[in-house]
Amino acid sequence: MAHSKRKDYEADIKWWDITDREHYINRREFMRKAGTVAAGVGLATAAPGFVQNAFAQNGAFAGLPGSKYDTDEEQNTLKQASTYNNFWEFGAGKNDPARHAKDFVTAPWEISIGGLLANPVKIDVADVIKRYRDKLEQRIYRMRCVEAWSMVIPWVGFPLHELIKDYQPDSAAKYVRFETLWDPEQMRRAARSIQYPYVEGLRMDEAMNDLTLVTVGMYGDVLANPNGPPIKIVMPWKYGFKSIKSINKIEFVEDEPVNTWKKAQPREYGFYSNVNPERSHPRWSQATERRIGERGRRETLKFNGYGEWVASMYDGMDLINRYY
Ligand SMILES: Nc1nc2c(c(=O)[nH]1)N[C@H]1C(S)=C(S)[C@@H](COP(=O)(O)O)O[C@H]1N2
Ligand SMILES: [Mo]
Repeated sequence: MAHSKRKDYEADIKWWDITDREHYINRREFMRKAGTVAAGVGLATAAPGFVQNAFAQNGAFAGLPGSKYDTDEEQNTLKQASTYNNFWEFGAGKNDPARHAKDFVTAPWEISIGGLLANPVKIDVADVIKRYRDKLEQRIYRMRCVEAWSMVIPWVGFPLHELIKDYQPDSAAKYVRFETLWDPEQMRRAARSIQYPYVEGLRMDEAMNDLTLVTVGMYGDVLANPNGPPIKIVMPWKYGFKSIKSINKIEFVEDEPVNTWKKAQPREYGFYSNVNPERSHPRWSQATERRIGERGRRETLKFNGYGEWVASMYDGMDLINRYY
């Protein structure tokens, strides 16, 4: 797959160059109405069925370089990726996030980075993006949900290890723990069968793996509301539920975090949750999957096909009976 070159990326003023994202969007709207924005760079108009992210701007992250991890399998469409979702804070139905996250307010958005490190901080996502903009790339990853469906999605982000290197956790930190915003006011439709805030975690070597992506965009734009804006973590070799959305807390910790789905159903969902066709879910096989938009089923690949980069992290571990 050819790696696209950075083009015109530096030229345009983006929302993260301006302190207040909402103010920026309003300013664009104003300029659009005033007719001063050239054709093609105004706010996206909603096509039927297309989820209009309140903050969508055509190509916020267009023209980024690709990566050596990119799959050349056919990509799912933005419409598919933003109308068939699990984001239980907005309801348990696949179309619920598209319907109920329309007005999700994701700016300003502060993340706290703390736990076992010398200098805990609170930082707005706009400043995170500014800080790591030279590290941003597009990553076209397979995404395999534990429910045995999958998609191919072009994400935009930077490796988590860049951030970990900068914030220098203590050597006592063995895991990273993530939390999603929990705002009952905005999330009135939240499914009741799990606890909030949604929690996930990674062992430190998994967090440092180059595939682990701090994700701020998709399809060359910001994350659509159903996909967990303004910032999420994506690990393509793990079941989708590990890829926690709309993060507002990152903590370096000593003990293995208790992740939401393990807490809810420990027999069915574990901490590691690596894609593994050899370990059936107690209620269904994981040997095959349904690619959204395709007929028939595909074979599921161990580690979702990313084994060459991740398998060695689990040498000697029983991934079927113990560390699932
Ligand atoms: N906070 C939060 N994160 C979440 C979920 C959720 O319900 N809440 N669902 C998970 C599941 S089960 C999947 S498959 C992926 C889906 O990500 P996508 O909608 O961006 O494809 O998000 C994961 N992250
Ligand atoms: Mo999932």
